Amino acid sequence: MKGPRGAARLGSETLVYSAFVSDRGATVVFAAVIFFASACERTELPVICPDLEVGGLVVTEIRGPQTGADTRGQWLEVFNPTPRPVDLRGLVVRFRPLDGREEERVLVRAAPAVVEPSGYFVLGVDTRCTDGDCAVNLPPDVDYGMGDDFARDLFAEAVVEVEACGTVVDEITYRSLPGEGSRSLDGATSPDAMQNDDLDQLPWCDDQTAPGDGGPMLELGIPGTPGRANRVCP
Ligand SMILES: [Ca+2]
Ligand SMILES: [Ca+2]
Repeated sequence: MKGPRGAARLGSETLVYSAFVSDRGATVVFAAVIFFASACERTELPVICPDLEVGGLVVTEIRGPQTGADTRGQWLEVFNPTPRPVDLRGLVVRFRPLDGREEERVLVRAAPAVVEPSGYFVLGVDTRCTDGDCAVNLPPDVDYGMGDDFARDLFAEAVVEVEACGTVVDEITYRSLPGEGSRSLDGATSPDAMQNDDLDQLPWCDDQTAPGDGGPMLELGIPGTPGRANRVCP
């Protein structure tokens, strides 16, 4: 004779039981206790990444290795064209060299890394390693040093993809960078991820404007416009 069955949750354990009355009138209960040890329970970690659509960030400027004395460093500037602040934690930037070498993948991990509406954010090379020896130096104009993932000079030619939660929000290609100053999206136009794909074409130009007069010169090199609107191309 079959009796009641069921399961009961007892804290971190579950009791599964089956009861019936035997031919001899005794109630027989089969029970098994299944343990759900807390160590085996996994909590889903929230995935942190910027919720952006295609075009939700725009690469606006890039400054590569310089030929002369330089303390301003190498960096990539992105612009936020949306009407809201964007937390860049979880953003992925892929540098894919055109010569077939393996890509470098940068994950923005640190907080705060917020770029305001119509604001700019600068990711830069702060670490260089040669034969296991690494030198770390965050350039003065850089908001986020990429050294956890990227410890070398920027590639001479590359595709750069900016990826948010798996969506490529902007992509650019460059085949050379100026040895003085930066490659800069024309400041006369609104930054647009659909209009900036090829750095060899307009509306890109080199920004080789000398640093302004006034005050002591604390840094060496042609600065470009890191963290602010670009100059109008000649
Ligand atoms: Ca683009
Ligand atoms: Ca700029």
